[in-house]
Amino acid sequence: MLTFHSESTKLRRAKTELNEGLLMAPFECPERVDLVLERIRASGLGPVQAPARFGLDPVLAVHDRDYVEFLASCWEEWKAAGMAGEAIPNIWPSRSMPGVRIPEHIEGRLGHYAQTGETSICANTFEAAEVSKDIALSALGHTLESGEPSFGLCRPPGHHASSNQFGGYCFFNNAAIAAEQALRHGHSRVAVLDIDFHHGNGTQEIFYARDDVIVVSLHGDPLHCFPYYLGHADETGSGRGEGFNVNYPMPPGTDYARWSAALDEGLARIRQVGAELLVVSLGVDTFEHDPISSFKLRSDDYPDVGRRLAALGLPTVFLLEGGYAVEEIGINVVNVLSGFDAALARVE
Ligand code: Q9C
Ligand code: ZN
Repeated sequence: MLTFHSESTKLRRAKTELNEGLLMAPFECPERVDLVLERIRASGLGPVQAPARFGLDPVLAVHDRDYVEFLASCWEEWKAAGMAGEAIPNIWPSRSMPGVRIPEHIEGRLGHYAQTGETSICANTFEAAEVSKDIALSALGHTLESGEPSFGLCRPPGHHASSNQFGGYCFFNNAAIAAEQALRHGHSRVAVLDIDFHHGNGTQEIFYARDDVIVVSLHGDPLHCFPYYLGHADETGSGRGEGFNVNYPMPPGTDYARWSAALDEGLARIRQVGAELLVVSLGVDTFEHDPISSFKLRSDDYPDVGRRLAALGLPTVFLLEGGYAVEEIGINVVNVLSGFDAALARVE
């Protein structure tokens, strides 16, 4: 499988994440990319290629222009306002009396465009997000041209980013950008399958009222797990999108037997609606030793995930989402990808 990677994803190097009441070193760190890349090279998964550049038009196809402009200037504005640390939101609009005007001061604007408080904006966050979506679009381009699978080693991740808010370590929604681009390339229906531990709330929001992108997400039950407010099974889409958003919330402690049964159901639904291309939001924070998650998948389970995905028989683009701070992130990611490749080889 061809991998797309750029050292520029490591341009974002935040110092702080607000977690458990402390400002700590971020879980979503540049070293994640090195660990995955090392394993790709060591395992002989396939060649690694640099991404092409696509500009902001594909981003503006899923994100609001004012949100993108905010991300582009946030860090400079924050510094210009004399702030000492990284840009961390600390105020949100009231639910009962929502204001209608976007503030001018960067502190107010930051709250407006943030959905969560753990993710600091620092130098080069925008640049890294740009490269991350370029990696996603390059992977998509390769798969569209060749029919062959590809892997985008995206960082920062994307699936929590909605049309107009960042959060959960995500700024541009790489999977949504790729799915939208596949439609513009001529596909009539695309599937986004999100197997990160956390619910893909941003992806859900972006496509919620649409039937040209089916979004299927397996994740920790939002009653107990981040991002808490979305991801319930009764969120099934709206209007013509009814039935095209499928959530499988599962309790903390979920093991591979239960998880893979949900996966099979999700894959059956994707098959049933006639999707022509599969975008996989590939988080491996479902791993039993992930430091911020609570599923119990083991390294040996991941090749079977790849096999099950390959059985769909669709052109497939894998994009990295979560998976944290453990040596096994590389092993687990490559296990999914090589399991997929091995299953394809058997069919051919
Ligand atoms: N106590 C992704 O995996 N904090 N984002 C969770 C748990 C935020 C995860 C705190 C987790 C964001 C892409
Ligand atoms: Zn996650």
